[in-house]
Amino acid sequence: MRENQLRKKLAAGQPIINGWLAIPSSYSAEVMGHQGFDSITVDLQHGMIGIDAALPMFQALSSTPAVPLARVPGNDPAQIMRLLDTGAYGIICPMISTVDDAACFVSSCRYPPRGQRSFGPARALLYGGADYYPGADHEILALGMIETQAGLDHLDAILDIEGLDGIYIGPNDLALALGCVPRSESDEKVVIDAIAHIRERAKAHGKIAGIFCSSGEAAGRRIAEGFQMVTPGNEVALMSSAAKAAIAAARGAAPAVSAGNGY
Ligand code: 3PY
Ligand code: MG
Repeated sequence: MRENQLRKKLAAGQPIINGWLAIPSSYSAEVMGHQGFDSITVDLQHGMIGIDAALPMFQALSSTPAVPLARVPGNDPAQIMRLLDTGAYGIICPMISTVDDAACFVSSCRYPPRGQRSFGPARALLYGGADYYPGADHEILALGMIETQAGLDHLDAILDIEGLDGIYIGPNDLALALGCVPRSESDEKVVIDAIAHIRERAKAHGKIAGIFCSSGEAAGRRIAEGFQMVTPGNEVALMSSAAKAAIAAARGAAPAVSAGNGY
């Protein structure tokens, strides 16, 4: 089975720079996949992407070195299994708030006896190889998003779940949960402290600590703090800020402040 390069890089202590796709386009996916990201996440939660659009995006990513991941719309076993069958080599699952959430999520990503994943790897066989089973349980990454108060409250128990490879922080939802304005880079102490706490607990459990970021600079700072997986905004934000900068340069004006960084 094709090895998951993310596992190799993480084992070698290399940070994962993850791209993020919200536009339902195989061409965008292909372009992004060729830019040097270690992985690319197709976002079916807040991206404008359904399963029918995701399939050609995964096919396009196959022609690039980026490891294909999916963020699912929710903790729904049927959706998770379908995206794995499409060839996703890892799942990022939103709103993991309890031990049961985490156990159900991990179980959806693993074949029996470890989990409840139904057998029918369809396109995953084409991407992963004819020997996809039984290697899939090892190669597929399961990352649970910590972005609720309950997720914070149950953090250690969630991190204890066998088969959960790591956590991925949604800073916008986390800020909202803590009574603050949703932002990828909050300057509220309560959010800053919560993010540091989640990162430290993930490290203490020997699990991957990932986070969504507002820019490449912000992502670099997160790596320096000890995060192993960072997403420097989504492709909509990258496209928007590049367009604004080009227009400002053409007008001889100061670059406009970016309208947003994605989520
Ligand atoms: C959040 O910031 O809440 C996210 O889910 C980012 O992907
Ligand atoms: Mg979120």
